[in-house]
Order: sequence, then structure tokens, then C-alpha cells
Amino acid sequence: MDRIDFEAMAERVRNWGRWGHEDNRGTLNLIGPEALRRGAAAARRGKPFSLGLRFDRAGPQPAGNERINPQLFLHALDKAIRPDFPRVRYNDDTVVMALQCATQWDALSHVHYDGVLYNGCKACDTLTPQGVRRLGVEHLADPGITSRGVLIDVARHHGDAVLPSGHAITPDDLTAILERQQVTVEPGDILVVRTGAMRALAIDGDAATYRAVQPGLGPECAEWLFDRQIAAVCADNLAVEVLARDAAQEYALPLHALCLRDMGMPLGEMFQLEALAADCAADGCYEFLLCAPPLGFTGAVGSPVNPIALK
Ligand code: UVW
Repeated sequence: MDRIDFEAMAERVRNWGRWGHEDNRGTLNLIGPEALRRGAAAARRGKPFSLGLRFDRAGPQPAGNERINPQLFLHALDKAIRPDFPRVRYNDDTVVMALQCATQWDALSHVHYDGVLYNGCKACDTLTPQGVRRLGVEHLADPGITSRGVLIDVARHHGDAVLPSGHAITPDDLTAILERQQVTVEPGDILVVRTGAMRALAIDGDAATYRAVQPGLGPECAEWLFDRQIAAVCADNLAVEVLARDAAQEYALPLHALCLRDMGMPLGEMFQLEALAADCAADGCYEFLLCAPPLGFTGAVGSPVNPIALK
């Protein structure tokens, strides 16, 4: 995407002020009672799927990365609750981790450009080393992220292959796959995109291959999401968007910039979609209730999540 296309699209999808200048939830405002009822109605069979990775030292982050995998230790181990009553004991734990190390939501403050974040918030007034003053993930935690989820299984559309590295999913692909799956999206839905990339990690336990293969949404998909009034988008890859590593590309993470900063749309990354996708292919039903509230870390720019899809 060149500069002119990017600037035009940024202007077209910009939602600043749409829900008030103090708004911190962006397109999640599209999830009203109707979308929630549609989500609840999509849970028909009573079959749940966890879309979250395990949070442990064998997570997706490479050794030495600034984002560290969860390091858990028990700061209280087999301790007496009361010294005068040693029979009843307890265990307590602490975890040190990057909030974006595994299955996670990007809050609207995660990516910005030209010194300005979503809703015109100036970076110099918003960002501090102790957390963000606006657009923190706590605003996504309350009242959470719940709506109808619609799976777009791009990998299955391509013969159930893992999409090759650098494969950019286009708006036309999204439209064609929805048609093939015989499902439509409605305002306030959450789009769940499967590239197949997660198979390397979730099935083979191979984090290096998972990180190396990064197909995903092309930046042009921002307009498609905007036009359909999608509330949030998540995927099984590292970054939702394609990581092209293309020197000619003028923008780094253009879909992040358009979704988080201009549209105000949260991005969910590293969602584990293999079991859900197999079930959707088997019963031909690609919709479900998606309940994926982030944790309310005040001032954080992202949060781990254990999303539950209920069919
Ligand atoms: C960056 O890499 C900056 O973000 P994300 O993890 O959301 O792709």
C-alpha cells in the first residue's frame, strides 16, 4: 500500500468523535443489545471451544525477545495459613510476562502514528512508562468483548493448507469465503480469521515455524471491515495482518495503524482456531457466541485472553 492509498483509506475509515471525544472503546460500541442477542442465539448446541493458547514458558516468543513468555513461580509454597495451625496450608503464584506474548487483544493505544492515537489523543499526553492515560485495555474489559463471532476459514478455502508466508488475504477473498460458507456478517459481529498458521504451534509445538509463517489480512481489508461495521477482528497468526517484510512497503503494520488508530478497532492475535474450524467445517455452521473479555489491567496497551466460542 503506498502513501496516497494509505492516507485516503485512513480518512475514509476514521471513526474519531463518532462515539464522543472521550470514547475509549471504538468499534466495540457497535455491539449493542441486538448484536448481543444475535450472539446468544448463535449458541445452539451447547458446545464450547477455548481459543486461547496455554500461558507458559514454551509460548510463542523466541528466547531473548523483549516480549517474554510467562515465567511463573510460586511465591508461597506449602505454607501454613497460621503458624499455630500448620495442618491447613496454601500455595500462591506470581507470573512475569509480556501482556502481548500469547493469545491477546491489542487495545486502541497499542499502535499510533504521526504522534496521534485513536480519537485524536496526542501521544505526548497519553503515553507514560507507567501506562496510558487514555485508551487503556481496561476500557475493553468493562463491559468486555462479547458478540456473535463469525469464522472466515481462509486456510480451508485454500485446500486446508497453511497459507504461505506473506500471503495477503484480500477483501474479495473475505467476501467469497463468506459466500462459500453461506454466512453473512452483521454490524457488531466479531470476525475470526483462520490462516492455518497456528497449526505449527498448536499441533506440532513448533514456535519457530509459527513465527516464520505470517500470512494475514492485507491492509485493504480495513475498508471491508469498516463498511460492514465489524466490531473487532481476531486471527490465529501473530499480527492479524500479513507481515510482508517487503522493503517497498512504505508503512509498517498498516492494518494495525488503520484499525487501532483510525477506526478504533481492537485486534485479537494468536487465537487457537483449529478445533473450532474443524467443527465448523463438519456442521457447516460458522457462527457462534464469542466471549473474549480482556483482563482489566489499568493503563495497559494489551491483555492476555482466553476466548471462549460457544456453538
Ligand atoms: C506489534 O508487533 C507492534 O504488534 P502486534 O503484536 O500487535 O502485531
